[in-house]
Amino acid sequence: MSLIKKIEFKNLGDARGDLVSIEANKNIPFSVNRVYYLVNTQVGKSRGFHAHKKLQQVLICLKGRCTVTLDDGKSREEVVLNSFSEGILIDSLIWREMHDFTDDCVLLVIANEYYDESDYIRSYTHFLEEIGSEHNT
Ligand code: T46
Repeated sequence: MSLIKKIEFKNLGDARGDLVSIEANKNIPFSVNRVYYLVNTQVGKSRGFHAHKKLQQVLICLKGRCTVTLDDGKSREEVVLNSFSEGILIDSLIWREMHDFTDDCVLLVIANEYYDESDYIRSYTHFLEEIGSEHNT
């Protein structure tokens, strides 16, 4: 099964412009506790390099482009984000890296939990250990 879980959002736009509506537990599969965004991203500067123990997030590239690498400890896949009407769901215990940002990228992230540094796994070795212990329980 692919690690890339795409969500297509309906474009409600008209001749005046585009409009996309995101509703918790409707077109994204969780309740929303936090929204943040990445702007003024630097060409050649990658981000991420972590997994989350519990957090679920939806990433939508509102403008520009970036590439997201997803890794479940067994396989790695890449997806290019470049559409305001398409998101990806990143579940817990998925290692993510964000690469190849354009300098005009606006990356919106919708999260089901408040910020909690203790939910981060910032070492790939610890991530593999966590995945291993999940599989053995
Ligand atoms: C993720 C990817 C897609 C906060 O204080 N509150 C927040 O809500 C967030 C997201 C970050 N921070 C702090 C933690 C760091 O000191 O802001 C600093 C930069 O965060 P970080 O280096 O984790 O940023 P990215 O771009 O590597 O990762 C972020 C999210 O942290 C992460 O959950 O999945 O975007």
